[in-house]
Amino acid sequence: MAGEPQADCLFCKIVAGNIPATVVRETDTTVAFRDINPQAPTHVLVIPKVHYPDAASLAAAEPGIAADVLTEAGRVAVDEGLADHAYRLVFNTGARAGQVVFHAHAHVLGGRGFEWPPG
Ligand code: D5M
Repeated sequence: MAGEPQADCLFCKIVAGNIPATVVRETDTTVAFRDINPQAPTHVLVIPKVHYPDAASLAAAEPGIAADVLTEAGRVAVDEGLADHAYRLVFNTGARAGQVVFHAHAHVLGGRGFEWPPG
């Protein structure tokens, strides 16, 4: 069923507490934890607890939870001291765009400068 935990999903396992993660924030609908392979001094992932493969499918089915992910991303930026400076929110969508975990997630990256266009 849409949104239900998937047995083979890494981030569903983190939501369930079956794989350890360095959790920095948690709400009824979201979890934020440090990326295991950080690409910037701050690199936190914000995920919905429900399972959708990417941000667009989450937003289509559960717009309120998609908004929660964005709200939490902003709070992570404040908590990490990034909000007054610069940070980047990234939703890789699809393998060709670099998505490797097919459970919706926002990357919150900060603590260094960023180039545009991205690689
Ligand atoms: O990003 C998926 C991200 O997930 C990538 O930056 C590594 C991160 N990752 C993978 N496994 C873990 C665990 N166990 N803890 C924390 N972070 C993890 P994507 O946008 O799909 O490329």
